[in-house]
This record gives sequence, C-alpha cells and structure tokens, in this order.
Amino acid sequence: MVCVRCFLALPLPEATRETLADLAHALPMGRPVPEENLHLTLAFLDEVTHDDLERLHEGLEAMCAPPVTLTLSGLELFGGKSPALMAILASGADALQGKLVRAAGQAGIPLPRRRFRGHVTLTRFPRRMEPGQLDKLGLFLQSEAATRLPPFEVGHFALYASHLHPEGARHEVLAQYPLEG
Ligand code: 3AM
Repeated sequence: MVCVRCFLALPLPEATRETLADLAHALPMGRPVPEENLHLTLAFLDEVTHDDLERLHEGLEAMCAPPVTLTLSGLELFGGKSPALMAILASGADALQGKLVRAAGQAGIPLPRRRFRGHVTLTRFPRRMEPGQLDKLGLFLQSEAATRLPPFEVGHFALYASHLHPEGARHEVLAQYPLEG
C-alpha cells in the first residue's frame, strides 16, 4: 500500500519567513530551517494511505474556520536537556489545531493526544552538542528573549507531503484550504 508522509500547517507570509530566517542565521550553530520550509505545523499525520488522505481532503474542504491572527513571540528550546530544536512560540492557532485533529480522526487518521504548543521551528540541532555549545545557545536565547513579531493574519492552511532526503525534508503543498468567515 502506497502511503504519503503528510502534515497540516499554516504557511507564513514571505516577510515573516525572511525575518525568521535572519533570526535563525544569527545563531552560529545547528541547521537553520530553509526559509521556504518555515511554517507552523498544526498536525503531523505521518504516513497516510491515499484513501484516508482523500477522505481527509473532503472533510477539510467542507470545514469552516475563520482566518487566524498569529502572534510569534519568544524563543524556546524543545527536546529537554539536549535540545533538538529552537523555535519561536506561536499563539492564535489553537482553535484551528483542535478542529484539524478532529477532522483527521473523522477521516480515519487518529492522532496521538498531545498538548499543542504552537511554534515555528527555526533551527535543528545535532543529537550531541559540542562542549560550550549549550552555553552559547543560552546566551543567544537571552539576547533574543524579547523577540516578538507584530501580529498578522493567515488566510489559509495547507496539506503538505514531506519527502525525506539525506540533505533534509522537501515539502510539497498537496492542497490549500481557505480560512474565512
Ligand atoms: O514544524 P515542526 O518542526 O514543529 O518535526 C516535524 C515538523 O514539525 C514534525 O512534523 C513537522 C513537519 O515535518 N514531525 C516529523 N516527524 C514527526 C513525528 N514522528 C513529527 N511530529 C511528530 N511525530
């Protein structure tokens, strides 16, 4: 059975992606997420069959949800003592995220119950950090702690396929869904 590795996410305006990419590149460590890949993941669906994907697509097309006003504010490390990534926290997408998790369940794609912490991943780190790197990271977080972008509206979300390659994931937009009303 052929499956597609998929996720649902809010795309970000070009100017926002530029600002975030500059921020990620200001940190002299880790792998910055390529500017074109910057997004806010709402639901990671993992490997999905074409039938389930088709059902989900129909459900999402029928779904009504208003535009999302996003605020990106505050840098945070995810992954505990040995952080896997640095992200900027995002507020405003919780209601939409809940709707999408329900839509996925109704389409036969049950998702693990996890508290949603909206964020945009900016940088990924290797499993083992070199000595001193964590201190450097701490200093960077301190200096950028007040990072806050002006709120902006997002008028659609998208279903993405994530194609894994040794050099990193390539994202393909499979469908877009308007947020209106
Ligand atoms: O945009 P972020 O970084 O929050 O980390 C992956 C990325 O999220 C996440 O799906 C998004 C698009 O690739 N992801 C990848 N594998 C995952 C997994 N097994 C996962 N999320 C949860 N479980």
